[in-house]
Order: sequence, then C-alpha cells, then structure tokens
Amino acid sequence: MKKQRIFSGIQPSGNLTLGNYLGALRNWVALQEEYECIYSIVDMHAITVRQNPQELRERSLLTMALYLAAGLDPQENIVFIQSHVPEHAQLGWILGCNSYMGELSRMTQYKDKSSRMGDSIPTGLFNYPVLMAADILLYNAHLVPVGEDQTQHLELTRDIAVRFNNAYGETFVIPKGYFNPFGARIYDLQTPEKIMSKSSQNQQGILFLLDDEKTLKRKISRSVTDSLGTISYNDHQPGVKNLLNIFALLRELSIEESLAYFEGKGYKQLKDGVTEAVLDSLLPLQKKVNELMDNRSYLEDLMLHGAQRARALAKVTLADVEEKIGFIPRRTDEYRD
Ligand code: ATP
Ligand code: LTN
Repeated sequence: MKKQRIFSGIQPSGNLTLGNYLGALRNWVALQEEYECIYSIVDMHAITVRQNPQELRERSLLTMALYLAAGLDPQENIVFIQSHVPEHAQLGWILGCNSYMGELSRMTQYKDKSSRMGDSIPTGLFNYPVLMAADILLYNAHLVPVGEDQTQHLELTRDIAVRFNNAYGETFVIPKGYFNPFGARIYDLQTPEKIMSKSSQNQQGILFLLDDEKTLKRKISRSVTDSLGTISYNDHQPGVKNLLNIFALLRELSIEESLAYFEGKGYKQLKDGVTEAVLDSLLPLQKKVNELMDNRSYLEDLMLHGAQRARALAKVTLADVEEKIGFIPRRTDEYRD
C-alpha cells in the first residue's frame, strides 16, 4: 500500500526551543517509517517578521543540522529549505487570489503578532497562512503534524483547498492535522501561562536546544513554581505542571509514573530531575549538531538534494493548478533554472 504523505515545517525565526523539539521535531522522527515525510525549514515564513540576514542564514543551516541530529533521515524523508523551491511562492500567489480578507483577518496568530506592530504591519504577515496552505497543498499532504496553535491555519488550508476543488475540479488532497497524541504544550519557565516560543523577548524562561549546560541548569533552577510546595498535576500549579510535562515527555513516562517518581519530594528535587532529563537529551543532540556544522559542504549537498526531490513533486502540482486556472503552459523550464 502507498504510504500517506506528511508535510510540516519550522520557521528559522529564532533558535529552536525545547517546545519545538517536544512539540514537533521529536514526533516527526517517530513518523518517518510509517509515512512519506516532507519536512521543510520555512525561511519564507520567517521573513514575515524582520530578520537579520546573516543570522537568518546561520539559523537556517543550524535548523537543518538540528533536524538531522534529532534523527530525521535525509534519504528516507525529504528535508529542504522552503525558498529553494520557488513553487511555494508561485502557488502562494494563486491561492492568495482564492482566499478572502475576512478569513485571514480572523487568524489569531496574525492578530497577536500584528497587535505589537503599530501601523507597520507587513502584508506578508497577513498572507502568512496562504503560504502555509501552499506548502501543504503543493505536496498533496494527507497529514500535517503541528501543535494545537496551528489548528486555525490548517482549517483555513482545508477551506482554500475545498474552494479551489469546487471551482476548478478535483485538484488538492484535503489535509488533516496530526496532533501529537501526548499533546503537551511546553510553557515558558518564567511565565508558565505563556507558551515557550523561540521569538519571545525574555529568554530566561526558554530552554534553547543549543543552550550550554550551565545556562540550561540555571534556567531550570530559577523556573517559577508556587508557594504550595506539593508536586501535583493541576492547572492551579502551572509551573509545576509544566515541569512535570517536560520530565514525562523526555523520560517517556506517563504523568502518573512521573508523579510516583517524585512522590514525597520537593520542588528542588523536581527541578533536579528535570535538569537531568534535559541534559541527557540535549547534550548528545548538541554534540551531533556541532559535528554537522563542522561539515557544511555535507549539509549543503543535502539541502540541494532535498530541494531537487521536493521540486520534482511541487512542479507537477503547480503545472496542474496553472493549467486549471488558464495559464498558458510553460513549454520548457528555461525561464526558471
Ligand atoms: P515563533 O515564536 O517564531 O512563532 P515558535 O517557537 O512558536 O516560533 P514555530 O516555528 O511557529 O515555533 O513552530 C514550529 C512547531 O513547533 C509547530 O508545530 C509548533 O506547534 C511547535 N511548537 C512551538 N512551540 C511549542 C511549544 N512551546 N510546545 C509545543 N509545541 C511547540
Ligand atoms: N506556521 C507553522 C510553520 C509552518 C508549517 C507549514 C507547519 C509553515 N508552513 C506547513 C506545517 C505545514 C508554525 O508556525 N508552526
């Protein structure tokens, strides 16, 4: 039987966090055998917020190294940089002509991010979900593993795909979200009501995958808990709950097992337990990333290979779409390469 196809991506908009690892990357690795997986580093999404060019380049490369270090097999999966496949932008334009101001204005991520930008809101930020729809529909992905925060964008992708199919005939697979069955979101260690996000202002509550040992230890030991002093799993103790989630996910234990592990212990031991679990996972990951970053030409070869494979699939969908909407077919590729 043909495997179902998966597409997902992470923006190189900051250094990757433990949230990205537990909410995305680690789950992707688990899916690679069962599905045909396409994983992108979505640099075109990252520039919806102003980036420093040098840093963007470096982080895109680092993100590629992290994908591999986390265990994604670049032969088994297609791993590539979004801007290396121009079909994303091309399909994005066409889908933008089939989406509405009203539906895009309702996106909460847009509302959140734009509320801090005064009068200078880039239109790219508004169109962001259309490009995300193009990413997914270009490959006719069946499933899209993302965190819950992306549900609204996925719904929009489905709406655009259905609308296009109705107007022009069966073209796109209607994708579904694939949510991590363990479903945990990782929250900021300083403000545990807020999701741990790579582009947050205050970095003290964020565990970056490439933070050094000392920094990781310091951030965890200073994480906010509460004055109750008992380790239990409930919404009135968001800091403790978050630490338990991190521990359980990293140690691959259930919450019950984790609670049993910390029974009769205090917050100091909880933090020590989390620190050990974090270091056991991240130090080996960092070692692999460093090795990969020392071998840039290998990374660059993989990027080229990934982009070629992605493009071979993307071209077919784009040509189909262009034909359906009435563009004259390009006779050769000479304008493009
Ligand atoms: P940004 O701050 O630039 O918006 P982000 O850190 O929120 O970035 P994304 O690039 O938007 O991360 O997300 C990549 C993937 O990681 C998504 O599937 C998202 O759901 C998941 N993810 C991000 N942060 C967390 C988190 N704190 N807990 C669980 N999953 C997360
Ligand atoms: N919007 C996503 C990143 C992203 C994505 C995608 C995820 C861009 N294109 C396509 C899945 C499929 C985010 O912020 N997490």
